[in-house]
Amino acid sequence: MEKMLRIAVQKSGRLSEKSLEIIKNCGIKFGSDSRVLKEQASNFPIEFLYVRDDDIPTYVRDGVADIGIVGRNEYDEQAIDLAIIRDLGFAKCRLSIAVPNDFTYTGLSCLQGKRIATSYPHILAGVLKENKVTASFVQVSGSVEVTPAVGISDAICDLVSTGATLAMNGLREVETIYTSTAVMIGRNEMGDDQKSSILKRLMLRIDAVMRANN
Ligand code: PRT
Ligand code: ZN
Repeated sequence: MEKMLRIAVQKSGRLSEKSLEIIKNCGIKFGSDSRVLKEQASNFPIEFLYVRDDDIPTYVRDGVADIGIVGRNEYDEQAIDLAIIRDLGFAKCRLSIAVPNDFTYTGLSCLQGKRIATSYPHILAGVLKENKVTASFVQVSGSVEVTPAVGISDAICDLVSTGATLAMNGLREVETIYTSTAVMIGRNEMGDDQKSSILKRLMLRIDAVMRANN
């Protein structure tokens, strides 16, 4: 029996729809019920695992899944040694520093000694270190934009796409420190010839779909 390549995809969120769309456009048939967390395609040796995006890098590292689709931001934040197989180009966003409208911002150095709320402490720490700025981090896993208003941070570092969330919370974007798109990740060595060849076949199709979209 032919082996299956297992792909981890975000169950529900900003990456889900486009991740599945790319694979559907490859002519691969699947998708019965959104409550099913693991399913096989009917016409290609691939199996889907629907999980939270945060868990995808670890699952791929541990071999629970063979490949996965995540935001580059998530991949870099977790700093797990995996390979980026493709930049898929969607879910474009930026990681930015934002401050309350009445904060006089003169550059990264004015964040010295300040409290910055973020869900991306690893990426932010790298940028601050490069710029020789020391700040304290307030680590939150969501609703980062509310933290200055409730007095627990002086500035934030969060993902932005349209900027509407910042504006609605009285914040102003002052620095873009990182840009992200969805990427397909895998282990540096697949460690299985059959799975490697399925991945090759899948990537031929995905590349054709991406060429057709451009
Ligand atoms: O439940 P699960 O853990 O799977 O999902 P999640 O809530 O962690 O992630 P989700 O679905 O919100 O985002 C998944 C990925 O989409 C992120 O890791 C990014 O790579 C990408 N992405 C693209 C974004 C955005 N755009 C985005 N705008 N992720 C989050 N946002 C948030 C941002 O945090 C902020 O709160 O949207 C708000 C800002 O949006 P604008 O348009 O008002 O600027
Ligand atoms: Zn998440």
